[in-house]
Formats: sequence, structure tokens, C-alpha cells
Amino acid sequence: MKNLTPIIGVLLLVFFGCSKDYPTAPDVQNSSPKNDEQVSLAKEGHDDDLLRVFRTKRSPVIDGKKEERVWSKAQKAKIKHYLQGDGRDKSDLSASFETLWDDTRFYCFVTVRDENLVNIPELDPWLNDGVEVYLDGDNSKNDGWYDGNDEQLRFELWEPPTSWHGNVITDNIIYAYKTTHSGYNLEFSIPLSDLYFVPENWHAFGLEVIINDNDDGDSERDETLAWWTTSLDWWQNPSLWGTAVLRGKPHGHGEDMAETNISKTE
Ligand SMILES: [Ca+2]
Ligand SMILES: [Ca+2]
Ligand SMILES: [Ca+2]
Ligand SMILES: [Ca+2]
Repeated sequence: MKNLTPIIGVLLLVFFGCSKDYPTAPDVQNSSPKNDEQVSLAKEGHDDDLLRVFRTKRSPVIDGKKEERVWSKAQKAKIKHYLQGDGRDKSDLSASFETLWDDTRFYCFVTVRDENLVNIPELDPWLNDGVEVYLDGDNSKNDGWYDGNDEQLRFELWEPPTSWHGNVITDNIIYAYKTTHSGYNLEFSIPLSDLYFVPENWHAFGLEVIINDNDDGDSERDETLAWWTTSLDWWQNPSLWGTAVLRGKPHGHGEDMAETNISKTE
């Protein structure tokens, strides 16, 4: 019999290389149009897939509590793609998020229903309860690779955020978790300059929000929930993320008037 060692070695390399973070899965493509094409459609009123990030005059207090007079101005996005788990029990895992911006910072408020909050230090961080936020500052949507303005931020429940590539400086992130009667809230803000955002209307950026759920404390996630993507490959492929656009900066009467009729729930 021929020596199978090289073949076994390759198989092990492939297996462990792929299992470093999330497992790869059959690639269900839900790729997004790139910046110019999608923004052009939106300007013409033909594309409502863009998440509108509205400018706020009043900055949120980062405390995990939703101050309605500030956050009621935000478009609410349901996080509704169950990549793992069936999603039948909404008290087990369901979530939504809202975003805002002002002259200096990007704000995000994530509301999570999760009946059993788990953070076990021995587990890999993606196996604990928590939120992952993916940002592509120029919406370049690279197919399978991160550039210098792409980032994975991980908010492992109750822990300081971590950055996979170091493109976003985590020391500059202000964040707060708050346990609620049905789960938890995460509220955070990031300097616009750290995200490579141009603080102007129609600046588009790639965005994905993922919720991880572990309820029994073992080394497998029970459910994974995504805002935009339907692919388990999202963590390494910015082209699978959704698109958000900055709106609401006043530069004349037409701008604010145009936004008043847009639904704030999707
Ligand atoms: Ca708050
Ligand atoms: Ca749960
Ligand atoms: Ca990019
Ligand atoms: Ca949980």
C-alpha cells in the first residue's frame, strides 16, 4: 500500500484550517451590490435594502438603556436570519438593532432576547453569548478578504470589545451592556474616523450584525442569528454583508424633507 501520510496531512490541514473560527458551509450567496450601483438606485428611490443611519443632534448616553427621545429617530433593523437553530422560540434568541451618527461618532444599540445568558471563560469567544459587528468603511465588499477599513468587532457578553484585524482601535469604543428581563442590551459608539467614514449624506458602508447564543454552556453554539447574510461564510467574506448609508445631515430643506416618509422599521 502506498504511503498515505502526505494525504492525511493535507486533510488535517484543511480540516483545522477551516475550523479555526466558524465552520464553512454550503455557500448560499446573498451578496450585495457594490457602493455606486446601490446608492444610485437608492437616490432614485428604487432601493430600500439600504439601512438608513440617521444623524442625531442629541448624542446617546452609552449606558445600555434606550433613551427614546434619541433612539426613536433611528431605523430599526430586525436580525432575522437564523444561520444555526430554527428560531421558533423567540424568547430563546431574537434581536434587532438601531444605528445613528453625529459629527464625530457612529452609534449602535442592539436589543437581544436570550433566556439564558452564558459567558464561560474557557470557551472560545464565539461560543459564548455575544454580538459581532462587521464594518466595511468604504463598502468595497471584497470577495473573501479584508482590506484596511474592514473589521470584525466582537462583543462577547460583558467583555470589552475585541478587533480581529486591528483596523478599529478598541480603546476608542465606548460600550455598555445591560441585562434585561428577557436578555440583554448592547450600546456602543465608535469614532467615525476610526471607521474611515466620510461624515456626509450618502456615505455607504458594509455592515453585518451577528448574535451568538449558547444556553447550556457546552462547546457548541445553540443558535446564530444574522441581520443580512444567509451564509455561514460571512466572517471571512465582506461581500456577504449588507449595506448602510449615512443620512440626515442638513444642507438644505430638501434633504430632511425627503426622509420624513421613509418607514423606520424593516
Ligand atoms: Ca443609552
Ligand atoms: Ca438562548
Ligand atoms: Ca473595505
Ligand atoms: Ca444564551
